[in-house]
Amino acid sequence: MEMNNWKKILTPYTQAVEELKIKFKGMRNEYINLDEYSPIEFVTGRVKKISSILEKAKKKSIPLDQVEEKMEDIAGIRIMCQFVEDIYKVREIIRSRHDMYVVEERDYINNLKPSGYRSYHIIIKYPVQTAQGEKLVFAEIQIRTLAMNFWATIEHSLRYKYKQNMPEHIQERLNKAAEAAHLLDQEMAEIREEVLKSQQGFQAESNVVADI
Ligand code: 0O2
Repeated sequence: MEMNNWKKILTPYTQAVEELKIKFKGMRNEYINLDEYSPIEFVTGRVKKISSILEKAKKKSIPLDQVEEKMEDIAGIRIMCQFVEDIYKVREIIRSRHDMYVVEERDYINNLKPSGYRSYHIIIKYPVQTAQGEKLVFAEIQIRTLAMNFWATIEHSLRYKYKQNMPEHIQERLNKAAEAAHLLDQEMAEIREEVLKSQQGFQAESNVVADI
């Protein structure tokens, strides 16, 4: 396919990524401005590189003239959360919106990948207003904790280095590291729970004092 054709195909995906980043960052700002806790810590996004599109199309036997209908992650948004619980809050927010349509969900938190990868993926259809009219494009939203992101970012770059030939002992250590990240998430959730409980206790006590 010619470079100009790729540019034409990828333009609405770039638009979708920019709009979605603004929307999710805006949501975080809303919480912060109200002095409330935000389930969104930070947001990133990218349009898949042409070389990655070609590689994936080959791997999944997708004809190049069908990538728009068949490849769901050309537009990718990543939402990072402090706690696992926040991931499900963000999922509910996405499900309830009217400006994007959920078409599939992949729960790699409860069904982790053999690599040790954990994240919650939501595939949406997102309407982009182009000069030629509305175009519905696929986008993949990956929602993960900071610990999941820490692991996935490093594992992704190592995997890229080794291509298909990740040595088994490295894979084993990465699996152990994924477990450590999972334990960290569990520990943080328990700490949060305890802090919330003691805050509620403190609140109840000060109410009693106020009543006296
Ligand atoms: P990029 O452009 O480098 O981000 P599959 O063939 O199963 O990997 P599928 O079924 O098309 O992919 O989609 P899925 O399962 O939703 O996941 C695709 C994306 O999830 C990947 O994009 C990664 O961003 C992330 N991901 C999935 N598995 C792993 C993993 O084991 N480790 C890490 N670090 N990330 C993973 P790509 O393909 O890497 O594209």
